[in-house]
Amino acid sequence: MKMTFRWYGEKDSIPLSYIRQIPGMTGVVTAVYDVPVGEVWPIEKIAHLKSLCDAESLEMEVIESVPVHEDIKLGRPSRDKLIKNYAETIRNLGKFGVKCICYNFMPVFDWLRTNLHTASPDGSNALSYNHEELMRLDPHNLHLPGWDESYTSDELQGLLTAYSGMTHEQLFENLVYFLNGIMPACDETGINMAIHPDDPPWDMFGLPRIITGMESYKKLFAAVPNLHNGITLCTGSLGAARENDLVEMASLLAKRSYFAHLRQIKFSGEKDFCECGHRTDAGSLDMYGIVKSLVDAGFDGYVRPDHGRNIWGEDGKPGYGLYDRALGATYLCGLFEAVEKGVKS
Ligand code: DNO
Repeated sequence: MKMTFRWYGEKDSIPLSYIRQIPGMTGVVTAVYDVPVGEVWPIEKIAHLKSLCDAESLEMEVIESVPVHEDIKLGRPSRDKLIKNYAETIRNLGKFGVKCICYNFMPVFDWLRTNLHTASPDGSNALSYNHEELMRLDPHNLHLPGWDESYTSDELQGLLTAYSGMTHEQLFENLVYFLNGIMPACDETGINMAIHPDDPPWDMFGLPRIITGMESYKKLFAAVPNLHNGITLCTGSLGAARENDLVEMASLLAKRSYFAHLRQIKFSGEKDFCECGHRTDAGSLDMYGIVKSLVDAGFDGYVRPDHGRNIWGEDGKPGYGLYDRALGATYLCGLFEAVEKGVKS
């Protein structure tokens, strides 16, 4: 296991020199943020990012994310050119020692929350999701916390129209088409693709979501057996669906999980939850059980603490402040050390 920390590049308020001081940290998970989705990431930009990491003795082996253009998800004719570009980006990243790329295949929206600052009695605050509140929102006039509001309302409108009527099956076929198009670049470079689950793992505003639980993964591996087709095990995303037993899934998916986001959530309703500290006793997911399953099943991927709370007066990027994620990282390192030593003894 290699412990990593997400870093939003030079615009991140957290300097690499601080990340380096977190015990157990081997590297950062980052991305090139200023190239439009669909274009090839130029060598110079990747080289620059890598040099910043090198200067702080941090590895840059995981990229999160190389975003997938909506035309690929929609299966539009332009997808072939866009898939070629994506493969070129993979090859470019391979030249700088990147081993794993995290991406998602959620139509239009990435992760969704309804509140970014839900107060906890201890004075900290964190992100939360209330299903009824979300259902009341108008997707055509959305100002939601969290997701990248890079679309104009006309673009958003156009996308929602383009997706109308798209079935889960069609979206899945478009994912398979995409993966088959990029697997040769993964074979050449040795890079593993790690699809992030849908967050939360159910359909949103009539848009299909297809990476939601164990059945999705069985289908995905059957359709694209190449071992470079792997996953990001995000416990907080998958864990929001009560039918997902994360301790069992961690065990079944360990070998194909090249990256793990180990995040805690606490249920506040059937489909409602608040994010919280990483410890098992802070929330609804058995973090010890998840780590034990991973280790016992031979997990050998990258891990990062996921969304943290705002604590100690910090007002960080939602989910991505320094302090609580650093606490999460040391807690997770402790769990891994204890479980790994237990296994060996
Ligand atoms: C949220 C993140 C996601 C993730 C993407 C991967 O905090 O986990 O935005 O980066 O879905 O493509």
